[in-house]
Amino acid sequence: MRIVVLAGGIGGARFLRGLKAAEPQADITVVGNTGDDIHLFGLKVCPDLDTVMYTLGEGINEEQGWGRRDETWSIRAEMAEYGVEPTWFGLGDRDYATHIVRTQMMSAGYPLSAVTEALCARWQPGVRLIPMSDDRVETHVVVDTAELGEDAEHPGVRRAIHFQEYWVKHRASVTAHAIVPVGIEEAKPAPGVLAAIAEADVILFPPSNPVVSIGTILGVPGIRDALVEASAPVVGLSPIVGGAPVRGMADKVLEAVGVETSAVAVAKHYGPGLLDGWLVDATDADAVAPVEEAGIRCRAIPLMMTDVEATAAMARAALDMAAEVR
Ligand code: GDP
Ligand code: FO1
Ligand code: CA
Repeated sequence: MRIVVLAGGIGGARFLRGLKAAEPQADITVVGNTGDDIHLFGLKVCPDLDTVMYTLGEGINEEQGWGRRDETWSIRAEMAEYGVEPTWFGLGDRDYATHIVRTQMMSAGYPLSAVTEALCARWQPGVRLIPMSDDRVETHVVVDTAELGEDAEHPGVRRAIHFQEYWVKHRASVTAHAIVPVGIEEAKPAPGVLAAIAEADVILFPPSNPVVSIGTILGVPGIRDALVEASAPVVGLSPIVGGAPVRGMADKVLEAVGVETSAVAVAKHYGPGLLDGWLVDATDADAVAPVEEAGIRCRAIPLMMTDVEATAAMARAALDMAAEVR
């Protein structure tokens, strides 16, 4: 079975661990979000690709959900001694090696997709991990400068900050007026993305952030159309449980795009043209009827990825639903 999964970071990676356990023989292609990418200290950092690669390669820091296990922080401390900014983004020593190899290969002319494949040769994630695009796309967030503590004498002035500055430095505590994936209009799907979608038997949206993970991937010209035209059913799992994200601040970016933080609203936001099936948490059983009325098959099952077995059960339910709607 050929399965394509569009993935962000932690939600996508944890779901993939369950999917691999549920279907060990499946041929899984992961289209990874690169809108979170950031250039720091001359290095290209790809948080979501690395989270998937480290999680499936047994190298992740499990408690944190991102970065390397058994990490040390000497470089960070030395950079701080030099007074180099930013200090709010934590790159560990082991993690630095990944960014150095990536940046070196890209400087030598390799596209990100080829570099990702090379990095995965070490980690053996057991899936084919492809970035959504080889072209640079970096999500920015439009905020009020007054809320950043800047320009207090000019109320109403806005500027765009990098998504990581919004998410990690400010913890999404400043109002997001717009989410702007800079560079997306000119971005092309990476080699293999459209073919994988066209040839898939099943396409899954894991419980990843609907705006800055899945939403960004869908924004790459050609990807949404390929999903709509694919013969495979598209089934998603809600990252919103009981009207709130299970982890993180997805409610803040949903609000920025005018979507209510609920399992029903997220399904409708993707739309029946795209989604054939949608799984909501058992506690959100009242979401089933409105989602089905919108033309999307829906079921309520436990959606908490507490361990691999619970996550594998979610993956099986998604594949069962795909078989029903096909
Ligand atoms: P990120 O890039 O690291 O933010 O990760 P993703 O975009 O892949 O996933 C983030 C989303 O995963 C958040 O909106 C969470 O609500 C969701 N999430 C995390 N853990 C769980 C879980 O156990 N169950 C469900 N249903 N969603 C989860
Ligand atoms: N998240 C944090 O909350 N703080 C950090 O210092 C941080 C560093 C970091 C370094 C490498 C990496 O791959 C991920 C990192 N993350 C960090 C996670 C991450 O950037 C965000 O959670 C996601 O991009 C949002 O999806
Ligand atoms: Ca992310």
